[in-house]
Amino acid sequence: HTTLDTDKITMKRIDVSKVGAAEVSSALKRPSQKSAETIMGIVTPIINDVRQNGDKALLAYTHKFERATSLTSPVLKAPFPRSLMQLPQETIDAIDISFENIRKFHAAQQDKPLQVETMPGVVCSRFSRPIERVGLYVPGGTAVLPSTALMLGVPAMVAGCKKIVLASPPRSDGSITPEIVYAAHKVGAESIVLAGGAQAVAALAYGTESVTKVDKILGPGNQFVTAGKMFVSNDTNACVSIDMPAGPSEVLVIADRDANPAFVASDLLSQAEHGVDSQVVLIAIDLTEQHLQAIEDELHKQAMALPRVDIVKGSINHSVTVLVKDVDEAMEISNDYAPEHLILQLKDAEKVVDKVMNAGSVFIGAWTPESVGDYSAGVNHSLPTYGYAKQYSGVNLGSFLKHITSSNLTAEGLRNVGGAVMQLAKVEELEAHRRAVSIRLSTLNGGQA
Ligand code: HSO
Ligand code: ZN
Repeated sequence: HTTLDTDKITMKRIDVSKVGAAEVSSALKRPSQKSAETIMGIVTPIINDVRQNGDKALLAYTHKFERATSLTSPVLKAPFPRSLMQLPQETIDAIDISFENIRKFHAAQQDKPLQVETMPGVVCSRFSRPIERVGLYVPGGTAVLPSTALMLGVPAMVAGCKKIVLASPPRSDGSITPEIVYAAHKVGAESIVLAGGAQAVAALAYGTESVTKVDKILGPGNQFVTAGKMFVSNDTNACVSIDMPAGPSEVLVIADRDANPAFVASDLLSQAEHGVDSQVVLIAIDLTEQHLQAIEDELHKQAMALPRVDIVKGSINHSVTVLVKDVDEAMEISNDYAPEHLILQLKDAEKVVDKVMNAGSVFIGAWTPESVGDYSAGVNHSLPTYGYAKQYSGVNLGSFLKHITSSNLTAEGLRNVGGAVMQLAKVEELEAHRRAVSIRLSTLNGGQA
């Protein structure tokens, strides 16, 4: 059967020189999400149930949603049996190489304790400590993502988190992908919670008879997982934090006349295949009609050959090519969009990095497809989506640490800074604060208050 022209997988085009700014930004709107109230209405009873009924409720949801009716325990404890990690040698090698690169890059992110003497005798310090217990959510769904187990687990391991708990929905036979078990083993996870969705998030946040309660929950997930994370991070009874809000995955590629059409198309498609709600954007700088056509032809040709072509069709459907005149115009749009992934297929790509203000992770030049960052280069792939790159960083070593500060004053230091403290305490009418200084200063001056 031949493909009709109307079947052509193609992105709509918008020319910045021909439309207003409002039209550009509306073309770049993220696909809208189900309303927060709708989702909260679904997840709230699930979370409360798991909180109250623990393992029993958790298992019941896994039986129901994952159809894993044979599962009798919601947790797999380390050490994980070898039989659950049987993998072809080339997969083990690939995981090992990626693990090592991610480890190196995140180990280098360790900051040294710092110390500043702000006034003579007034020493302020800052040092970091690992978050003790972390819960790492590894999504199931249309693709198994052991790479996400590495992206979350390796920095947790490097940070020195004492308890690393993975959670991932089991397959319908109750088992978990061996790649994920192997990754959990490599990062020293204490257990894997065999559950997904808001029920898994609730188990991590409150703990159950067999699930370890954690202090922070990280990792991507569908709208139920995200709503669950929002819910528990707002519940002071849980005392748990989360990494960042999450939406569907996205990529923005900026291409100039130097860009190879086949490379550009392949990058757009590698993001498009993640899910029908993924968004891909191409910003074309001063491209000829012929060059644009070449990219579109490649996109169609490569897409048709993909196993996940149906998902690709869905995401390409709400994706767009934006035509601009120069790099500055491209960067203005990109910074405003704040893409999760930014790919620079430009002649002087490296120089353009200075102009990047908002992005989760940047891929520089023709030889750097996003896939390398998704898996093996060493950078993290858990990144802010949906425009949150304006204020959030991707997962990094710091995501698994807290910074603690300390002050240490000598008598001289207290003499030097005490006056300012007492005056401000007076302004705020907090007399006990003022006296905590004055009582010490009088002791220094020989005893009288
Ligand atoms: N691009 C995805 C991460 C991923 N890709 C996992 C492949 N596996 C979101 O950043
Ligand atoms: Zn990816």
